[in-house]
Formats: sequence, C-alpha cells, structure tokens
Amino acid sequence: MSADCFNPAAETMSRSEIESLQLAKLKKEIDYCAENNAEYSRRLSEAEVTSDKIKSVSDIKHLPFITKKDMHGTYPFGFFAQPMKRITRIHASSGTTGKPTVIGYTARDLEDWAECMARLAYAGGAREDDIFQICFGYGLFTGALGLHYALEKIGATVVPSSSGNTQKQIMLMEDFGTTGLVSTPSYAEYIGEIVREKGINIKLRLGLLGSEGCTPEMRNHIESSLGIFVTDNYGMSELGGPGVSGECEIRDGMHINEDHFLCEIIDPATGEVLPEGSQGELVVTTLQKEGFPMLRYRTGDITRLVKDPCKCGRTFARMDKIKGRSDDMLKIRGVNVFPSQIESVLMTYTQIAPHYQLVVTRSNYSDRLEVRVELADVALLENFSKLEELKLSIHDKLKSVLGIDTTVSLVEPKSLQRFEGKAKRIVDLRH
Ligand code: DLL
Repeated sequence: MSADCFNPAAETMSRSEIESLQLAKLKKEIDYCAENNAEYSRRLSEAEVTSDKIKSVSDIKHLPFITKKDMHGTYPFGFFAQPMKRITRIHASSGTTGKPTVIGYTARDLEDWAECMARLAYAGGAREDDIFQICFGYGLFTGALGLHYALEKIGATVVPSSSGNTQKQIMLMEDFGTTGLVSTPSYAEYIGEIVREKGINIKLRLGLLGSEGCTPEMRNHIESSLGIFVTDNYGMSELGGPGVSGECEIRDGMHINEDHFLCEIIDPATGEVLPEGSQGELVVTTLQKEGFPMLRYRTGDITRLVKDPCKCGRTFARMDKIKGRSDDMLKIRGVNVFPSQIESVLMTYTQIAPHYQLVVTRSNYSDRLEVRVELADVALLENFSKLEELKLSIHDKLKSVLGIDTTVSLVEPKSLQRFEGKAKRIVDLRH
C-alpha cells in the first residue's frame, strides 16, 4: 500500500535504509556532542566511547545513560551544545518541584521539530482545510508551540486559544466551526462533558491528544462525547517536546520519527537493554539536535517497540501506548499498580463517570489504596443496595486485574477536580 504521508521519502524508507541512516547519524551526533559540550566530552571520554567504536546502532549500549537527576545537576544550560547567540528559543519542563529542565533550540532544531510533529499530525488525519484549536497552555510548556508550528506547516488554520476558560473555548468552537482539537485527554474529556450536557452543536472531527496517558476505554468515551476521532501523541521536554511519536489513523501503536530519534527498551531495574518486543523503560537518543542533544536519555516511560510493517504504509517503528511512568507506578503492599489498569476497569461501568482519584495511605505498615470515582447519576446515591452492589462489583474486578484489595468510594457527580492540562489523579499520602 502506498502511504499518504506528509514526507513520504522519510516515512516509507526500508528497514535497512532506516538502520543505516540511524548509524550514520548516531556517529555524527556523538562527535558533535563531544566537540560542542563539556559535559558530553567528559562523559564520553570516561566511557571511552568515540564514534569510530560504534559499528552498529546496538553499540550505543556502551554510552552512559542520562537521567533527570543529571539535568538537575547541570541546571540551567549544562547540556546546551551551542552558544546562546545560536539558540533561538528556550522551553522548560513543567516540573512541579525544584528547578525545571531547560531546553534550547537552534533555528534548525525548530524546523526539525515542526517537521516531525507535522508528520504525526498529518498521520493522525490533520489537513490544510482544518481549523485547529490549540488548548494546551502556551508558554514554557512544549505542547502548544510544538503543535502550533506543525499544524501551520501542514497549512491548517491555527487558533491559539491556550488552555482554560472552557466556556469560551466551546463558544469559539461553535462560532469558528473548529474541526480539530489539541489538548490533553483529560481536558478533552472535560470539554466533552460540557458539550454533551449543554447539547452544543460543534463541528469537531479530530483530536490530536497527548502529553499524558489515555486508555482505549477513555479514548472511546472522549470520541463519543465530542463526536471525534482521536490519536495519541507522545513526546517530552527533554526530547524537544511533542513530535517523538504519534498514532496514524490505523492506531496500532505510535510511529516514531526514527530518522530523528533512536529508541531502546531497557530493564528499569538493571539498565540492561531488553530483546526486541519486550516491555520496559524507553531510552531515547536524539539523532540531529543542535541546541540540546540527548544521548541515551532515560524517559521513565514504560512501553514496547514494534517494528512490523503498519497497514498505513509507514515504515517507522511504533511504540505501544505508554503503560505508565516508572515513577508513577504505585507500589501497594509490594504489588506494582499502574493507574492505567484502574482506568481501564472503571471505564467499563456505565453507572460511573470517567472522573476518578487514587488515594494511597499507610497505617500499621500497610498500604491502602482508595479508588474514588464519581457516579454518573446522582439518583443512585439514594439506592443503598444498588450502590453497594456496584461498589462490590468494581472492587472484585479491580482485585482480579490488580491482585490486591482496594477501597472503592462512590462520590457525587461533579465532586472531583477537572483538569485543563495534565490530570493529577494520584494522591499519595504515604510520605
Ligand atoms: O508532555 C510533551 C508533549 C506535549 C507530548 C504535547 C505530547 C503532546 P513533558 O511535559 O516534559 O512533555 O512530559 C513528558 O509526559 O515522559 C510521559 O510520561 C508523559 N507523556 C507525554 N505524552 C504522552 C502520551 C510533554 N501520549 C511526559 N501518553 C512523558 C502517555 C505521555 N504519557
């Protein structure tokens, strides 16, 4: 099948072309880092790695990892590989505690970024006649400007409405005939709730969502409340923002822009590279960044890589939806629990709304996980036996999926917080 791609020459290379291109770019990136950044120069010489030692892309395993902690130790510009006069823009991670991670882009990095994200937006179905409302917060966060320039590059009309002020967002959607939404899944869910309740007629057809996880069940809910088709888009500040990978219309994994990013999967506990097809922590190396190159960055995100051809005709490998972050994983009485597993169970019940909170406490050295979830209909609160039956059913289903007991609390409709950016559903009171 010939693929309808934004950049067919790049997106339909054969596997051997992709791999030889990655090898050549990797060697160049290593030389570039050693020459242009003192931190890399020191790390590479300590590891005794030079580009001529790299004979295949798997030799990347000889390079040390970079972690979030290394970012903090080099704040703010320690990993910049160009002087400030060549840095055109700065973004920063949305870190809630301490100092953020600061990312610098040269003019060429910005072009590459728009190209990478444009490919993914196009793969998700964005076209030049679309009107896209960008409901990510504009600012240091990479989401808004990342999608903004990519969609302009496709030729779509961009409405930089930013996040928040939801009534106005919906008014603009109605008045402008907006066809595309860019936001986090939780904000899309929130917008959908209001649109549904008020019976507002909008023309949205496509949602390019990302920046946080979204189970297939939650995605179905968003799609039916807004009447849209949704694709999932992945990236992170340290890798330049969105544009690392994203779903095509087949939605069988997120295509990685492999000519810009080299991905590995490691065992998060040992750091060992895992065999192809294994699930583990994603490690990414940028292949042509000038301002802020990253050699083997440990993302903390848990996924799996798939290299089989995709029905869409694109040949770039795909990554599974992110299962969770290794640091978001809850350890409850020794059992690993991903919030996405809980979300999948909750979303199978029509009696509850897709708004939940996970509260973890500890008493007598034992952890307790409370799953608070909103009822869809307040009337159920008056029917004690039905309420208890529902609670028990959710408890039992969660137990069979997670292997642990939880406390299920059914709360009134609209009593839990709504989110305009990334949702914060975990309240860990153990520490
Ligand atoms: O969230 C960049 C981005 C913006 C991606 C817009 C997609 C769309 P950070 O704020 O640095 O950057 O957060 C990065 O968010 O390590 C993941 O844990 C999580 N994340 C990002 N995209 C997804 C996704 C942006 N599609 C962190 N699914 C990453 C699940 C995601 N988690």
